[in-house]
Amino acid sequence: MKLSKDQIASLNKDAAGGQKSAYEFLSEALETSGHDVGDLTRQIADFQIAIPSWALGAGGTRFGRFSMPGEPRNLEEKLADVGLLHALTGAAGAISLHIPWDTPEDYKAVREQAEEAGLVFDAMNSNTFQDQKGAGETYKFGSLSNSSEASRQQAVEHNLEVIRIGENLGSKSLTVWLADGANFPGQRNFQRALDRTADSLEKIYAALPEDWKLFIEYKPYEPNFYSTVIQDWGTSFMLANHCGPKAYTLVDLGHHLPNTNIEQIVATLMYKGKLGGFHFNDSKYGDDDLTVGSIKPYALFLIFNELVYGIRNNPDNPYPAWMIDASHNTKDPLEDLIQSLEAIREAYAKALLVDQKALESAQMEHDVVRCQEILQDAYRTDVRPLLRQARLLTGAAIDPIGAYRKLDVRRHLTDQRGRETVATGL
Ligand code: PSV
Ligand code: MN
Ligand code: MN
Repeated sequence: MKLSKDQIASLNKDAAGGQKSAYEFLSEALETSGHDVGDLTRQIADFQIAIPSWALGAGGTRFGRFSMPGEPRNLEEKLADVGLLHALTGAAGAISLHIPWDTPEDYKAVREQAEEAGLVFDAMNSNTFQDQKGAGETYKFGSLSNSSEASRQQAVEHNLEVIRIGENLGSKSLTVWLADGANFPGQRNFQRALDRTADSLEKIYAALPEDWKLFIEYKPYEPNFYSTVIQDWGTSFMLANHCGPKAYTLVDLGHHLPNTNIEQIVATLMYKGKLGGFHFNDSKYGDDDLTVGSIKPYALFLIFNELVYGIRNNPDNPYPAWMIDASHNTKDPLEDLIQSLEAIREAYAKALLVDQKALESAQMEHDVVRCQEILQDAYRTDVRPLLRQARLLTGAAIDPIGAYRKLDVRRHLTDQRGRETVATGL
């Protein structure tokens, strides 16, 4: 199923009147306080977020999985779903693939399909956290950190294969996330496991094409519950430095222990030019992978405030690769992703409103109250008219979920693909 610009434009007509007056009202207030609203709207419209191929089917927990009628059954259908999301929101102009779940059969066809939908291939993700059918070695006790040289070798080769696949698609980065760790004290030697990991990453880094980046993701626990080999940003940062200038840390919002100050981690990494990638989701307890902005929207805004500051002030830090890393077993995944895209752009737009100059002088004067007022003034602004305007500008839907439902997209997908589908992936 594809959505045409005309279908969306005709739905937009109904909402255009309300949007026009809301946008004008907000614009006037923002212009009065010195903002260039046209520029703000364009920056929001330009903000693109990659959709991970594994988020398009209903996710599961280790206790069960409830499939969603009309789930994508293969890579072509996943691309089609991201195309729908992009047509509706104008915010999802990229897809991030997990290999081997999404290994293409026909590269040319896949590239053409993506191009037609306005999508690029963002970071490639390797998978050494599951044993694949017919694999000679097991990852039961680790991959890049395994004490078995044969397992390590297999994991390194898999990553090299993922780079090759990515090159054929025009991707420019590889994300490595390791499930490696231990469930029990004494199970493994921390120092040796880290040393082996550094050595394996070095081999992958050596095979990286000149214009590629390596993103090293960290996570404190799960699936291992006592220790994880790359447990935190410090370990990832150390390994990235060990590898070289094309290696960076990747921050996944769900990969922190409760109450961690993630915005400060972002600031520290950007200060050192080492924040390469970002996975958005939200959480109450751990790596819950809930819809972005559904639990802690103010924390997300504070994180974006540091991201915006870093993008402006840390020229050594590359523009980060943005991706949603969330999955659900209760919502329609496409509706859920629309909600996440909206929450990300909303936090970004609010961060763009922060009066950085005023904040700096309030900080210099130790005016703590004023500092808080400046941040919260931006946070409390209802920026949704700007987001809608950004969509209108790019031919996307003023109200993406409303359009999705009015156009009965899920029913069409179900008619095409059937009720009992199982998306490949998690
Ligand atoms: C691991 O929890 C993670 O965040 C990594 O990014 C994986 O690639 C993804 O989730 C899917 O398992
Ligand atoms: Mn992640
Ligand atoms: Mn995760």
